[in-house]
Amino acid sequence: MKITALAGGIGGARFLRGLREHLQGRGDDWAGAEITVIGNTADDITLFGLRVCPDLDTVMYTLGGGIHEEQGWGRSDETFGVSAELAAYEVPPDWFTLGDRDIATHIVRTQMLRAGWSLTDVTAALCDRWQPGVRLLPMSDDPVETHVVVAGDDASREAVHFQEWWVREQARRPALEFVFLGAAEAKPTAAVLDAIHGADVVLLPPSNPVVSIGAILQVVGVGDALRAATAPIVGVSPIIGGRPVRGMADACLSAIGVETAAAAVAGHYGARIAGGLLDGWLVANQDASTAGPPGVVQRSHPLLMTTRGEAAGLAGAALDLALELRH
Ligand code: FO1
Repeated sequence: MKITALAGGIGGARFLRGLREHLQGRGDDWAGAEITVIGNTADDITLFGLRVCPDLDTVMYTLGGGIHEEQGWGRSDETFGVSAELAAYEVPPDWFTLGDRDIATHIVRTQMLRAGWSLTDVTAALCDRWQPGVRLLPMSDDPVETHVVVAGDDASREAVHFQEWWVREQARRPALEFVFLGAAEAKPTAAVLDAIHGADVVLLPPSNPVVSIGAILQVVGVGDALRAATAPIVGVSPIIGGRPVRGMADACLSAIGVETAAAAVAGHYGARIAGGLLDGWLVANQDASTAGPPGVVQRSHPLLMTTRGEAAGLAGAALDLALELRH
């Protein structure tokens, strides 16, 4: 059996680790299901000449056992010698911390890219070491970068790289618009399209619906492939009781005019029968009374993933809903 999931950063990675652990505990033939992850690469940034892929690395490290668990990004047992030396040379930026171990990943990735390897093949090579137990695919081998349009000082508009807005500014200046540079020219890889076409189940974890899942959907062809998929598509709300579980999904949703509410996010993804993506939608118990778009089967389940057991339980509930919806 094949499960395909679109994933962004921390929430997506924890959900996927939960899904892998849930499958190990199942007694049916889903226990051996293969998981393919289509990872967001629009957060990627080049720093000090190195290509950094935050969302791919968060999935790889989280499922491979190398993640800094509390942070949800970067490596465990990190040291920051290189970063300190760069600061001593006053070489910017100092607002995006790269640990020494993490830098090794970016060096390997950058030199392989420079040698002509595709990001898909580089990611597979890095995963050879980490053995995440899923197939991790970048959404495209072509560059896509999310830039955020904010209000400048004199009421002008200014675009900054997503990481600068997210990390350096902590979204202090409200996002007026998200621009996915390169998305119109980027192609989903054949592996991505096969993973969607061949899936028995497709899951949308509780990643940021605008800059993570949303960025993947910006790659021309991915949305159409999902809408045409024979697999049921089940999403998990990243919003509980009007607030994002983590991160700044609210700051992103307001920029695209979507209310920070589980039902509104479901409406944003749209119901499959109305040309959207969702067949099923998991919401938190406190949102059980709010209805998503007609045609989407909604179930409520605790959405917090503070423990690995909770993440496995949530992933199991999402899979069970998908199995209920399989024709
Ligand atoms: N997030 C921060 O808030 N501060 C950082 O200094 C930072 C560094 C960093 C380095 C590598 C990496 O893979 C991720 C990093 N992140 C950092 C997180 C990153 O901004 C987010 O995980 C994603 O881009 C959002 O999904």
